[in-house]
Amino acid sequence: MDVYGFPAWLRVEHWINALFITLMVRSGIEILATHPKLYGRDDSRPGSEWARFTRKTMPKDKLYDTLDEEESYSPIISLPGHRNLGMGRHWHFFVAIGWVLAGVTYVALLFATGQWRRYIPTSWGILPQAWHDLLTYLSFRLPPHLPGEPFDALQKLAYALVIFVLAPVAILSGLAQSPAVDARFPWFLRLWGGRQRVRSLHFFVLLAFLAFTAVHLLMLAVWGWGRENSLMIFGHGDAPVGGLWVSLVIIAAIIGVNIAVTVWSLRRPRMVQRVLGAVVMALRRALLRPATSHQHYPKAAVAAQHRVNGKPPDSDTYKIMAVHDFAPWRLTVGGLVENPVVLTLEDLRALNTRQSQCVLHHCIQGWSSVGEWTGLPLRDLLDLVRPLPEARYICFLTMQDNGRDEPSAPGEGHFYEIIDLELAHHPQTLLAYEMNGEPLPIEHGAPLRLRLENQLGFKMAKWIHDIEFLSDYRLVGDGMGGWREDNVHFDMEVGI
Ligand SMILES: Nc1nc2c(c(=O)[nH]1)N[C@H]1C(S)=C(S)[C@@H](COP(=O)(O)O)O[C@H]1N2
Ligand SMILES: [Mo]
Repeated sequence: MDVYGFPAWLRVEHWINALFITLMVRSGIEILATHPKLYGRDDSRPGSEWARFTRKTMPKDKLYDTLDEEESYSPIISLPGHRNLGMGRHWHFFVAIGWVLAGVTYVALLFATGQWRRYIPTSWGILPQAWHDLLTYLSFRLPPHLPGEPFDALQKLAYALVIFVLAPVAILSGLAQSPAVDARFPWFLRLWGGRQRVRSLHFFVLLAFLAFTAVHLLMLAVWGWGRENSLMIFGHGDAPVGGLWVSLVIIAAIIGVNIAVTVWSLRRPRMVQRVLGAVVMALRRALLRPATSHQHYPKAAVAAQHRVNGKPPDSDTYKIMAVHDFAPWRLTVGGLVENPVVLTLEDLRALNTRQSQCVLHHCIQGWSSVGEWTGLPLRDLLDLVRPLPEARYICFLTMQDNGRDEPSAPGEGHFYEIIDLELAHHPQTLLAYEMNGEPLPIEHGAPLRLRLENQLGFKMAKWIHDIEFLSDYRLVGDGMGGWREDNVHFDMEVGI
């Protein structure tokens, strides 16, 4: 029996963690692919990126939107690859839940069993020792192990950093990208220097995990792959041959799981969306929905060039309305309401409540922007039309026909999005007809668009012409809760 013996729970956790990290890294890269640029400032101004992972260049003289900037990466590096942001997110958040639960259990057990002493140094003397170890490695020799421990000072320090610094930073920098968290606790986002800085930091976390894993594997090879794996598989170092073979089987299993979930996601995306979505959405609803937005960004923060997602309607009817400043436009509000109405833009402006909000916009792709939106709080429209007791959802139908207006993007039919009535009552849920003090520009949704400040941008339908109150969202389209949910497998509840 080896004095180094790792307890069984620690060994199991180690291998589960290895699997989870591969899935987190690959799904994270899928999310990055949808907007493969990193910024320092929250307006994500085109051209201001400090890093880009794409060769695409955007036209200067033509309206393009952020869908045109998406990249399609190979499944070898991203889960599932081939431009599947919706699927990447399902896996990233589903695995994140498992990873956090496993991580919390692991740390709790470390402290409960005294195993923490393996990883947390108890004397500053470790620093000069670790420096000395580094120099030893750099001269291609192996430093001594710490007395009675399975690793040297440098390794101990590296593990402590990964467990107690890198992992918490990964989780917190992920949370800081949630529109719900940032809308409710703007100070938390400021702590990280802003939405784009924390996104960049989250990317460095990815690099750090990759670097750690590479060095970790190299160290195993240098110190003796079989013996080291024997320690982590059997709890002792006495079976290097077994350690070698079983480690290869485990690695094959990890690769196998990665291949299986990739194929599953590419072949049966709707099923993955339903299965993983059920877990992730329930948790999001419970944890993030209570976060109500009360954002008041200073006017100075407003982006000079607010980014655009989605191409404006290209129909003659829309163009004629636009030429006439949307005087011919009508908003129909109906369905399960006591008082259905048809309103003109003038009617909307004449309704006595007018609200402005200067807020941070989070696109699901990862870019952000700041704008000031003015319009009618949705709850005031509710007061006017009086939803019937059986009304539970609101569907926003738009004039954008995606087959015609966004031919390069997947999916057909008119863009629509559905929210529940609870969200409609949030104080900053707004039907906006102005942006930055001007009538809403065409590319931002003229004449009317939705603003939901604790959700991701795709829920905020632009170019609205019809609002319907429903008992069940599954009656519309493919029944997933919106055009993006139906066509690109996004989740309906997107507080993160
Ligand atoms: N009709 C319609 N509304 C839409 C979209 C779209 O493609 N079509 N894109 C959504 C997405 S993904 C985002 S991020 C926001 C972007 O709003 P902006 O273009 O005003 O920045 O609009 C949302 N509303
Ligand atoms: Mo978006």
